[in-house]
Amino acid sequence: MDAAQLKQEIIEYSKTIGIDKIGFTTASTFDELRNRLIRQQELNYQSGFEEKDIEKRVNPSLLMDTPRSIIAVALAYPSKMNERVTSKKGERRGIFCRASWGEDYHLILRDRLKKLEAFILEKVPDARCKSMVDTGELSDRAVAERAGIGWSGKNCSIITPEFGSYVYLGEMITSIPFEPDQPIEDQCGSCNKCIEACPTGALVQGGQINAQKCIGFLTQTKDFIEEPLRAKIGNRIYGCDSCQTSCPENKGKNFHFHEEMEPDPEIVKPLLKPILQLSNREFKEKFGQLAGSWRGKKPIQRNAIIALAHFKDETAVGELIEVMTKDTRPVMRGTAAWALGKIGGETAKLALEKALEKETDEEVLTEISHGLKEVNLV
Ligand code: B12
Ligand code: SF4
Ligand code: SF4
Repeated sequence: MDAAQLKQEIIEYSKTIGIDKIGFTTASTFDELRNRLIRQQELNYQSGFEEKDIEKRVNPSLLMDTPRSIIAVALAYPSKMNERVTSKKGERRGIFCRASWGEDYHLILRDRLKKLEAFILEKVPDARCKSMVDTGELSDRAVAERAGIGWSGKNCSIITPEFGSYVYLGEMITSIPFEPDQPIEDQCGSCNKCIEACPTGALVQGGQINAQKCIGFLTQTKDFIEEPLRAKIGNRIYGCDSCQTSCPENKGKNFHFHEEMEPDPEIVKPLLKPILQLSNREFKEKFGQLAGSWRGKKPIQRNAIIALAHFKDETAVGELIEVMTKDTRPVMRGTAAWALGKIGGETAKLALEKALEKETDEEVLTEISHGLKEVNLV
């Protein structure tokens, strides 16, 4: 079978297995990306979650012997929930970003790519295929851009004309020389809405991010978050969507093609206070299926504390005092002390004063002192 016919068959088959967009590109090196990655590294603008070996990121022949093409796939995810939470007045909730709604997308895309791989191997038994989603060496966005899935927006996201930027990306390197597709022209024009909407100024210019300042990154860290950035996090428990919700290209884009991606509002918009008390088992049971649980319980609990401070939730003072005085993790104790300072009140003040006498960890002591200064201001 010739590659042109197989390409057509793959496109047709992809539609039947829940792949929403597919594109083809060569397996040549990503030279522009190489320079960009070096620059990002020099500026310390990377998150640290990226593959460290830049050459592996830009040269597919280091990942497979004589690769001839890359197939890029995109799956659209919902931007609005079909169901709403039933909240009582005064109950405060956090929010997981849209890319963490429903079942972990890595599993969903891997399933689709596995099916695609089986289809190709049935047609060409000696073909070689290597698939990856997010955690692979390649830049999923650079591959998608070159394969014509979408353009690379000023918010850094790949924006498809059909589904906006609410798409997950994955790819398969193959030994088959498919005809490449053409990239899509950049359609951002003079728009700057995403840059203006970014709460932390992480988008330093169109298409360039300082990941260290991105809330998407901060919510995934495990340590103390720098004080001035905490207030910007608001009630985000995992990830951030501001540079996507502000994008006009996403207006009206809300696709519910994949049942597995349907969010349970009680899980992705969870009550904050119960998060503070979760055991490891309870955390796994409630949040374990989400992509946003990959860093474990600690960042989610820390972010829940930050969110309670954001709401100045006086009903949480008791729980926060528990955390400040009993939690074994300094990050939790210190962040709780900071939150008590933000919320204020006599009970918070007394608890902070007591904690100042008993606490021994230096960082936590600093947070308690700051908390006390704040509480006197509230
Ligand atoms: C590390 C990482 C992060 C980091 C850093 C993000 C970043 N922008 O670099 C953090 C934790 C902050 C993050 C956040 C998010 N992420 Co993320 N992340 C990744 C990961 C693992 C690597 C990204 C990377 O290498 N970045 C380095 C930069 C330099 O390269 P790049 O963005 O990949 O490639 C582009 C640039 O290099 C640019 N470029 C190259 N040369 C030049 C030259 C010039 C002059 C310019 C202007 C641009 C430019 O073009 C490339 C193509 O667009 C990828 C998965 C993967 N393996 O690729 C997911 C991935 C990018 N993330 C994804 C998502 C969904 C998100 C969030 C929306 C999640 C959320 N809601 O919080 C946010 C969005 C933040 C943002 N505005 O980018 C999706 C993006 C889907 C899409 N439609 O684009 C990916 C592809 C995962 C997936 N498989 O679906 N992420
Ligand atoms: S995800 Fe949020 S913090 Fe990160 S660049 Fe986009 S708007 Fe800024
Ligand atoms: S908000 Fe405007 S500039 Fe930013 S990605 Fe969307 S279209 Fe491009």
